[in-house]
Amino acid sequence: MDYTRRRFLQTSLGALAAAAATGLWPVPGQAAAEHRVELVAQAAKISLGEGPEFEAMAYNGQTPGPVIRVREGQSLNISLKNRLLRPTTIHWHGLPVPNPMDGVPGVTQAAVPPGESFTYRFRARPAGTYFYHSHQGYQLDQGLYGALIVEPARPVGGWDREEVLLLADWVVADGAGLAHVPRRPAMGGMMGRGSAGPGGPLAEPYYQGYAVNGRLYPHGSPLKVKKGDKVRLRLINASSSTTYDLCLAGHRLTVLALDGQDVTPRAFDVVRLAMGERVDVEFVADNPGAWLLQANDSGQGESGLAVAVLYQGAEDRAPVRPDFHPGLSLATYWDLAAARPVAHPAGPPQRWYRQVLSGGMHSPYWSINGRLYPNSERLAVTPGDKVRLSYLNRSMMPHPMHLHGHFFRIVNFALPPERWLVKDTAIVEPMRRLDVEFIADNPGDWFHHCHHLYHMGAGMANLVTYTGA
Ligand SMILES: [Cu+2]
Repeated sequence: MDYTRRRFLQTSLGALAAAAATGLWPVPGQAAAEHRVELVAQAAKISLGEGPEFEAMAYNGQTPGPVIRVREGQSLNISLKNRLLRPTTIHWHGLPVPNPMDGVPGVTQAAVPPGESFTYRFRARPAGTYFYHSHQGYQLDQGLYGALIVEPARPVGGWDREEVLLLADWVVADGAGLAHVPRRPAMGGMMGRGSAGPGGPLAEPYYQGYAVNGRLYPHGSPLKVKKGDKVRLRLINASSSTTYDLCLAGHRLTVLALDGQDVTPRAFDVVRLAMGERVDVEFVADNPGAWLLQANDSGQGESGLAVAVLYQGAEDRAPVRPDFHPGLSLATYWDLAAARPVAHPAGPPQRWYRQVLSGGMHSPYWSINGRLYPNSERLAVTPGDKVRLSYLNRSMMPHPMHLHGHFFRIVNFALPPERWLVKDTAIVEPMRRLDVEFIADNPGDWFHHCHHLYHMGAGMANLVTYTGA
């Protein structure tokens, strides 16, 4: 650092301390200034490393968009400029922001028209791994997403390196993910679901590639390690309709956090990650060689999504693929607990809603309690309520259910409630039940939906609505 810059920093830190002492500025340790970001949503020609260039949607010309990294408690000021031909918004997935900042068109704001701007302002807390994405139409599937990392207020170290890995499913054609690409047929392949006709919902496309940070394997950056390194990976599933089972050949993955919230660390062979979920894992580089961190599509077998992990001296070797055999240990919600006790009131919930998830087969629609958004029910809550949602999945597909504006706890009778997992997205497996509870502590109308983008678009959503006390 040159003298001038050091001098400037000393002077401004001195001024900051003086201002804090007089109470005019935030106390040191809290962020003083807003962290400003400009995100321009715009069509862009994209290459995933191989195959044709195609037109997708991007933030600042890139997909994923820029990594936004801030300190816990810092104020964010994010200016969205819409240079698309369609309206757009940004949702801050997992962060309990004030309702008007949540970015759901028609619920928390009017979508930003082409040529116009909108400024999102909120405090980044709590610490964790999050992401941002458009909540308009199918734009998430066309490339409008990026990582949002909130560092703890007090830095936590211990890793030799950290990587943010965004996982995404892609259609390699102009308009990525739009109506004119081939669609998966219905279960059993008897009737093409296609769309339900003009104006109806779309079914998910056949994906042609699975990318990490916008690159298909082997065109992405390998993770280069040396023996003894401790590596932290922040894995974010920004896919629209793919759940991954991740495995690193030659190593186990220790789960550190789910949806950005710390868990008691525990090592597994395979980590499952549904759309909208995040998992922080670490591994110790104790097995020199060239290895592949690979994700299988948990419904379809091999996805081709992979990242090479190359030790010093093994950079030129062909990476060893993991063997997904049935004896591997899979991390499930029932194997993990909150790292620290997080208060959760005892006693029965004040509100208890049953949420029957159904659809698929020979229908293009996906419903909650037989109803389709926007004609779905409203889940009324009063500030301070403990609210239970009992999901009953009566379909043959998993549904990663996501609640905006709140964290929920995964009800687990094997643990005391203060150790229940803190999450914002939870997979409800086919033909299974899953219960979650949340405290109604963030007033507004909040979107609650399946994070399978094409299920959401086909009706699988409703609103949590606050009413007076
Ligand atoms: Cu779903």
